[in-house]
Amino acid sequence: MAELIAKSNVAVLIGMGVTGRSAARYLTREGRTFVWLDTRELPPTLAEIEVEFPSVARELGELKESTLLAASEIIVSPGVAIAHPAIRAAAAAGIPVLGDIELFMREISAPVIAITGSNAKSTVTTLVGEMAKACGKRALVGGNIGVPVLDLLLEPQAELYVLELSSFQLETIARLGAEVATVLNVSEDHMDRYDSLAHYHQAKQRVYFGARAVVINRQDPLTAPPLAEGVQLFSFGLNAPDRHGFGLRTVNGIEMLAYEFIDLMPASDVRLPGRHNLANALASLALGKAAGLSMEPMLETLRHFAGLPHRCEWVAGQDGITWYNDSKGTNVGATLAALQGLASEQGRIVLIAGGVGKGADFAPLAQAAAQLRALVLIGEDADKIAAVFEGITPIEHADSMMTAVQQAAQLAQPGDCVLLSPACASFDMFSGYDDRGRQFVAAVKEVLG
Ligand code: UMA
Ligand code: ADP
Repeated sequence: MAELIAKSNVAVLIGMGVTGRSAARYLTREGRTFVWLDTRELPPTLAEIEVEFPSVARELGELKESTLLAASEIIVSPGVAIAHPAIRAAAAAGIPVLGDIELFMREISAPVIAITGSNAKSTVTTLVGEMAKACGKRALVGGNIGVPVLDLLLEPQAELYVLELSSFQLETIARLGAEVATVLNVSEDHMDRYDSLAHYHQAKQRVYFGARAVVINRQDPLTAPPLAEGVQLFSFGLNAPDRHGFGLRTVNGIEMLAYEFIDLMPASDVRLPGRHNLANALASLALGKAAGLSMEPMLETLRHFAGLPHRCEWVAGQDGITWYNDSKGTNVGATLAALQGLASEQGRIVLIAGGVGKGADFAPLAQAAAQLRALVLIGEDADKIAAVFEGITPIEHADSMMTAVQQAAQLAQPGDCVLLSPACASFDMFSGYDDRGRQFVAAVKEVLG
C-alpha cells in the first residue's frame, strides 16, 4: 500500500464514520485520489462504503506507519486521536495532519460563528442558527451537532455558518479564523482521551485562534482566550452585565435579560426551562450581537424556541410531579447544571443517573445533594456515583430503564421533579443517548398510564 501511495501523491483518509464519508465525497468531487483507512477490522459502515466508493483502496485494522509516512496529507476523523503513535510519526516527518473543519474553512468565504464548550453546544448552536434565520440571514448549521461540515458545501453558499465544534475537531485545526468564537464552559469530559483537564482545555482554546470577536462566560475563567489583544470581546453570565456584557438584572422585582445597561426582556419570557438555559439564551444573544445580528428578532426567537429533544425536555406532569428527559447530560458538569437549573423551592429532584463514566470524577455531583430527594442508579458505573452519595441521599439501583422509572415514581413527592440526567455515556445499556432518552419517555408514559 505504501508504495502505491507514494508513487502517485495520494492522500490518506482515516475513519469510515459520518465525517469520513463526507470527506470521501468531498475528495471525490475534487477529483483527488485517496486511500481510506479505519482502525477497526470491520467498521459498521463498510458494506455501504463498498457500494458508494467501489474503487477506493482501503486498509483496515491497526494503522500502519508505513502507509501514513507515504501520504501527501492525512485527513483524520475526530474519533481517532492524533496522539496515535503512527499519526505522530507521520506529523513529525512533516506530513500535514488535518481534519474536515480545516478543509471546509479553505472552501468558504462567508463568516463562521464557532461554538465549543463542554456542555450546551448543540442548544446554543441551534438557537444562534434560528436567530440568524429570524434576522433574514441564509444561515447553515453543522459540525459536531451531527451534520458534517463538508456536506454543507453541497448546499448553496450560506451568508453565515454556525458550527458546533468538539475538542476532537479543534485538535486538527491550525488557525480557525472564525468571525466570532466561544468556549461556553469548561468542565471535565472525555478523560478517557485526554490525560488531564489542562490538555482538554488547551484543545478547546484552539477555537479562538484568528477570531475577529470572542464571547466568554464571565462565570467560568477557563473560557477566557489566551490572548485577547485586538479582538472584540463580549461576555455572558447569570450575574449583572458590565461593558459588552449580557446578563441578568432585577428591575422592580422582575428579573430581566440585559445588555450593558439596557433591559431587554423578562427572563420568564425565555421558553427554555431552567436557569442553565438562561445562560444559554444570554450566550446566544452575545454571539448574535458579536456577529451583527439585530436584537428584536433574536429576542423573539428566545420567546419561541422550545429546545432540543433530550436536553431538559419536559416529558409529563402528573400528581404534582414533573418529569424531564435530560439524556444528553453525559458528563458531571451537564448533570450538575441540570440539577441546579431545575432546582425549585417547591420540591426536590429524584435523579436517574449512571452509565459509562468515561473515567470521570463524580465527586462534584455532591454539590447538588441538597436538591435531591433520592437517586436511582443504572449502568456500569452506578457504584462510583453511589460512593459519592452514601449516607447523604437515599439510593436505589435499577437494572433497566423501566425499573428505574417505576422506582422514581415511588420516591417522588408532590412538588418534586424526576430528572433523567445520567452524567454518563449510554453505550453499556443503550445504542446512544437518544435511544436512552426515548426508552425513558416510553417508560414514563407507561408508568403514568
Ligand atoms: N473509530 C474507530 N476507528 C476509526 C474511526 C473511528 O475506532 O478509524 C470509532 C471512534 O473511536 C468513535 C466512532 O468510531 O467511537 C466514530 O468516530 P468518527 O470519527 O468516525 O465519528 P463520526 O461518525 O465522523 O462523527 C463525528 C462526531 N463523533 C465523534 O467525534 C466521536 C460526531 O459527534 C459528529 O456529529 C460528526 O463527526 C459530524 O461532525 C458525536 C459525538 O459524540 C455526536 N461527539 C463527541 C461529543 O459531542 O462529546 C465529541
Ligand atoms: P452539547 O452539544 O455540548 O452536549 P447540549 O446543548 O446538547 O450540549 O446539552 C447537553 C447537556 O448539557 C444538557 O442535556 C444539559 O444537561 C447540559 N447543559 C445545558 N446547558 C448547560 C449550561 N449552560 N452549562 C452546563 N451544562 C449545560
